[in-house]
Amino acid sequence: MSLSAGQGPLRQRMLAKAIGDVFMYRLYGVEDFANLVVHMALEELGVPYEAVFLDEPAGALKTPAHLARHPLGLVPALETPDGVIFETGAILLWLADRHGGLAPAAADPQRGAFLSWYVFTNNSLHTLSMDLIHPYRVAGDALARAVAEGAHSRLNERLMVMEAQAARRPDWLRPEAPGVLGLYLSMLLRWVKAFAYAPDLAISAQDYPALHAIAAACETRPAVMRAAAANGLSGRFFTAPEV
Ligand SMILES: N[C@@H](CCC(=O)N[C@@H](CS)C(=O)NCC(=O)O)C(=O)O
Repeated sequence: MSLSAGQGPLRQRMLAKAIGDVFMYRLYGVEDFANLVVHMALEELGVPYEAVFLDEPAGALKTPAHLARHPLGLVPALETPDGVIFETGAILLWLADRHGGLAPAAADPQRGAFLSWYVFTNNSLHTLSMDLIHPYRVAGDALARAVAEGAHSRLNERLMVMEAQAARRPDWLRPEAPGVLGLYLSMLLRWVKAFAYAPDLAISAQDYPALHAIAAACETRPAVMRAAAANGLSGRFFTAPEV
C-alpha cells in the first residue's frame, strides 16, 4: 500500500479494500440539520458509519476542509468509497441504490413512480420548507413575512397532493416500511412545525393523516430513534416537535 495516499478518502478506500470492503462512511453535519435524515438512513441500513458534528456557529462549515467536501459549505456531506457526496436527495438515493431496501431498485416497475415523488419532495417540498423557515434569504428582511406566507400556502397545496399519494399506500411509502422517502418527509414535517418563520405559519403533521401515520411510525423505529438521539432529539420529534 502506497504511503502517498495520505490520510484522506483515497487511503480509506485502500484500507477498506485491505480489510475486506468494509467501509466506514463519514457523515458531516450539524445537530438537527438536514444530515438528520441521512443519519437515519445509515442507521436503518445498519452500515458502519461515523457522524461528525461540525460547530456551525464557530464557522466550521466554511473552512477549506469542509468546502472541499461541499462546495457551498453546507451539510450534509457523506464520505463514501467513491468520494464525497453532497445534497440530501443525492446522498439518500445513492445509499438506497448502493445498499438496497430503502427504495425500489432501478429495474423495479415502481421505480418511476417512486422517483417522481422523491424528486418532488426534494425539489419542491424541501425548497418550500426552507422558504418557510428562512424567508429573509429570498428577498431580505422587509419582505420576509410575505415570502413566508407564500411558502406556507404553496406548501399546504403541495402537501395535500403528497397526502393523497401517501393515502394510496404504495410499497415505497407505507408506515410499515417508510424507506428514504418516508424518512425525508418525516424530517420535513418536523421542520415546518418546529422552525416556521412565525408561530401562525407553522404546519402541523396532524393536518395530513396519511403523512402523519408515516411520521408517527418512523419516530418509533429503533434505528430512527438512535439517529434522533445522536442529534439531541427525543419524544415525538417528527409529529409533535418541541420548539
Ligand atoms: N439542497 C441542500 C441544502 C443544504 C442546506 O441548506 N443545509 C443547511 C442545513 S439544513 C446548512 O448547511 N445550513 C448552514 C448554512 O446555511 O450555513 C441539501 O439538500 O443538501
